[in-house]
Amino acid sequence: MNSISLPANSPLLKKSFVYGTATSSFQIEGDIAHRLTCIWDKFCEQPNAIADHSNGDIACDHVNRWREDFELLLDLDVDAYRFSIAWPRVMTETGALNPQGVLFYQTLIEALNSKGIKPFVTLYHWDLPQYLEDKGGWLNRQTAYEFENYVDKISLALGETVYSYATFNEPFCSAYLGYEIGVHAPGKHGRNNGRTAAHHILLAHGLGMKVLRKNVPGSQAGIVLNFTPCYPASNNAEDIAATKKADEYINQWYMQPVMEGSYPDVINALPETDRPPIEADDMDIICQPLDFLGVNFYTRLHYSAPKEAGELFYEHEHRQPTTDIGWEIYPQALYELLTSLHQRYTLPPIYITENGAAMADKLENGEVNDDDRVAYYHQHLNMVHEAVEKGVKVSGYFAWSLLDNFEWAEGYEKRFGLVYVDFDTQKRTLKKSAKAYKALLASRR
Ligand code: IFM
Repeated sequence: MNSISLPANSPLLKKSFVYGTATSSFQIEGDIAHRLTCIWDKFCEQPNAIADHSNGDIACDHVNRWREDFELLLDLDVDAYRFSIAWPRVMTETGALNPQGVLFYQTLIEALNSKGIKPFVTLYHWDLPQYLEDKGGWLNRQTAYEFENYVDKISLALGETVYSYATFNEPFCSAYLGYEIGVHAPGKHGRNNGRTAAHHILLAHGLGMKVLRKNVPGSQAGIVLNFTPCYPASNNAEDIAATKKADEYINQWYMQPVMEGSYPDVINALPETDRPPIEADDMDIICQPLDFLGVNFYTRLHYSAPKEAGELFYEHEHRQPTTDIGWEIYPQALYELLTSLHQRYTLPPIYITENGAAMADKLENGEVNDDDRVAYYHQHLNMVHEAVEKGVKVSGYFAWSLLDNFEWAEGYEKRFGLVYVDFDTQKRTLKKSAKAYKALLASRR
């Protein structure tokens, strides 16, 4: 496919609909000499933790090459750029600001604002300072208060030069992948660990929101959640019931407390010893009014009744067709997700804060003809269009990602970028998808 197109009258073609690209600090920045060690530095040292045995030491060398990356944003002519602040770059171990680290982001934000590109900042995209992990990380309730202090200091430093602050990116991944099944940093295992970490992250979100309201009332404040819509593997009643539990465990566990101040039934039904450590007022703190909800969407999954005692559901392998990372391509699930969230909750405006595909890109004669990724973007943007037509309020869309980067446990082997990065030379090349995205943006009214 050569182009990304939308129906001529689509609200997604209005200039007011925000288009951007997204990245995160650990995945692109490198320059580890000027920041504290984080949990991903340590995790990468564990044998076989990362598919290609790589790490984030250099990544896209973005701290040194950010001006070149900024030029890419100008070339694409995006309205907004979503990036994350590395907590270990802007804070010291004593909980004070590190002025050199702050200056890096101040300079970037100033450059963005000078060209009318809205800075969308994520305050936590998984790179917890290691010294806090050494004190228990997200298993330690105190980490939520450390986050509150970090948000206080950094939001006072950056102020309302930031258009939009998101407290967290994908708490599910930090809690479940990092503390429950251990495939992400810090590599801890155990059901209760996952639940405890999730609760403390949600608490930190609520504390962070209160600080943002006080320090930067003119900036937008919200959270970014990832959703993997759950579908039953069959129409049989047990599979349908198990699928509901999977949805509560994976998706609503984060959405419901943030929006309504309560956990879903699947959590409340656990034996008391297996429930998260909820203290008085926690749920009220977690449930703060949001200016926006960030929705990250990539794929869906199928479920059936559990095969083993003690399990809540059985998760199936992804169906075909898949992207290069093995995730099913099923754009319809994005439409169904948005309309079902709209039906179930009283939502603030939504931004699709991440959507994109890892594809097996080849750089040939200076070009990357990623027609498969162009098709992915075309199909998914059209599903956002359909959802908006049904009344869902979506204010913008961010392609994941601006650059090929460090894809966590997959290392550098899975490429999500609109821009190809040669990790030997750091040369950047616009892929066909970047050109198609640019053309879509240029076609707006
Ligand atoms: O690369 C990640 C990103 O950091 C968080 N959301 C999913 C992306 C693709 O796995």
